[in-house]
Amino acid sequence: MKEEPAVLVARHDGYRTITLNRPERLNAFTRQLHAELIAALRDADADADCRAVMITGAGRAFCAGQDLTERVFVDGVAPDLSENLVERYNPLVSFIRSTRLPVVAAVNGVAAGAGASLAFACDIVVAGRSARFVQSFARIGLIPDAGGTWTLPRLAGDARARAMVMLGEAVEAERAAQWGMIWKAVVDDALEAEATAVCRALAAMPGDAIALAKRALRLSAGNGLDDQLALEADLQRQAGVRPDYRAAVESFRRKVTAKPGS
Ligand code: T3D
Repeated sequence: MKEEPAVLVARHDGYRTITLNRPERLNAFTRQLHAELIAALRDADADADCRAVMITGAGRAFCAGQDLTERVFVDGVAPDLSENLVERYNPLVSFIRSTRLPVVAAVNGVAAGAGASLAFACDIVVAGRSARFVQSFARIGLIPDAGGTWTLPRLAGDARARAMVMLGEAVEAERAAQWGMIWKAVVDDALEAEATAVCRALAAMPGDAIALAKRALRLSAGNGLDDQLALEADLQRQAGVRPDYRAAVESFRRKVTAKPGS
C-alpha cells in the first residue's frame, strides 16, 4: 500500500503552499515529515518562478511538535534527542531563515513544542483566532528547541518568553498578535484568504530585494550597529544594480517629468 504523503505541495502563480499532512497526529513531526518538508522547501527555493512559500497544517492543528510515539526507550535507555535536532530540526530552521524565499506560516490551529518554533522561524505569521502557541516542552521534561530559545525572546520579549517557557501556558492568536509575536490574527474563516493575499503580495514584490532584506534582518541578530550599517551599504549596493530598482526609478522619473509644469 502506498504511504500517505506527510506533506502536500500546491503550486500557485508565484508561490507554493506546503501543507503538513498528518492531521490525526496534529501534524506532529516524524522522520518522514521532516524529510518531505525540507525537500519541499529546497524544491521551492530552486524554482526561479517561486517567490514565496506558505506553510500550513491539515485538519485542526498547525503542528504538535515532535511525534512522541516515535520516541522509544529500548531496555530503559533514553533516545539521543540531540541527534534528531542536529540532523533534522536545526537544518530545517536554518533553511527557513536563510532561503531567499519569504516563508509565511498560516497557523490554522494549535502550534505546540517544535511546531510553535517552526511558526516562529517563519518570516510572516498569520494565525486563525482559534490558533494557540504552546511552549509545551517543560511539561514533558524538555527545553524549547528548533530555535525557540532564540526566536521567542526576540518576538515576545524576555519576560513573556520566560513565562511561556516555564509555565507552558498556551498563548492565543490574538494575544500573540498584541504581543508582536506574530503579524496578524484573523477570524478562522479568513485565514486562507489572508495568507494567500500575503503570498500573492510577496510574489509581486522584487524578489532580489526581498531576499537581500531577509539576509540583512537575519544577520542583524549577530551584528552591532556599525557592522549592520556596513552590511546595509554592501547589500544596498547589490540591490541598486538590479533591474527592479532601475525600472522603479525610471518609472518614477517618467511620472514626475510628465506632470504639467515640471
Ligand atoms: O524528540 C526529539 O526529537 C526532540 C525534539 C523535540 C521537539 C518537540 O516538539 S518536544 C514537544 C512535543 N510535543 C508536545 O509535547 C505536545 C503534545 N501534545 C499536546 O500537548 C496536545 O496534544 C496539544 C496541546 C498539542 C493539543 O491538545 P488537544 O487537546 O487539542 O489534542 P489532543 O487530544 O491532546 O491530541 C489529539 C491527538 O493527537 C491525540 O491522539 P488520539 O488520542 O486522538 O489518538 C494525541 O495523542 C495526538 N497528538 C498530539 N500531539 C502529539 C500527538 N501524537 C504524537 N505526538 C504528539 N506530539
